[in-house]
Amino acid sequence: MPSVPKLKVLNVEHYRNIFFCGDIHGRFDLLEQALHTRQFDPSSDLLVLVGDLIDRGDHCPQVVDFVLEGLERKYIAMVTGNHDHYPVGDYNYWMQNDGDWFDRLKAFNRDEANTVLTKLHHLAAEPLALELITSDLRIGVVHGDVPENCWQRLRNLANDTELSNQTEKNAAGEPRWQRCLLSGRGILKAKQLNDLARLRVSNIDYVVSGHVVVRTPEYISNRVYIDTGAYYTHRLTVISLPELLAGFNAATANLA
Ligand SMILES: [Mn+2]
Repeated sequence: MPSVPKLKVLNVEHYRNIFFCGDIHGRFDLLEQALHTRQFDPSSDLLVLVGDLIDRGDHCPQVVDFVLEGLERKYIAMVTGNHDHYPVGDYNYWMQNDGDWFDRLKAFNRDEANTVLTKLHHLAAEPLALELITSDLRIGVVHGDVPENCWQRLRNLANDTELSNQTEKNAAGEPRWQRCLLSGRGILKAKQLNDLARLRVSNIDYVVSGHVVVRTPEYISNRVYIDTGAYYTHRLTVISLPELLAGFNAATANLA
């Protein structure tokens, strides 16, 4: 397997609007609706996905096609979530974890399923982390957690080719050191310990994540969680950068 960059640094200054989108999980209907409501313009805007594009929802192939085209035409940037790696992991594990839509597709049309699988392999090779550079901020994006809550630690890991190329994987298709990025639920542990300050990530201004379902975007320290459980709540969060920054400011004001 070719070596894949785990962290992608992207200058986003030239986009008119930047939107962040929570876990889609096959809900292409909600994605279309949200982009229409937000008047998303592919010729000038960027949509940033926090991962988990597939599984659970009924429209996974449409999501995959839309995202691949957006990546190609540079109006989408994404990080992978745990579900985006299942297609390159153990097949039974995937089927037991909401991949059954793929089994049904395979039974219905094997050729079509193989085409979709090839596309899913492309998506699984997208980065685990994004570092977006605006005129005055650096914003990190990961599906789960940041290793040791330190963005520099993540940079070091991502640049360690020996580590990056390790092929040892668990059943979910996740190389070991990537687990926390894909499946970390630090927010839950911090809540349990009543120690939310421990979520602050150093060496980066803000971090946007999915994976943990929240009722509305939840701002904690310099992190925000935007997965509002679209699959069953029917609410997919698509939030603009100015709205996110306003959310951080409001959260800070509440603490004071
Ligand atoms: Mn997830």
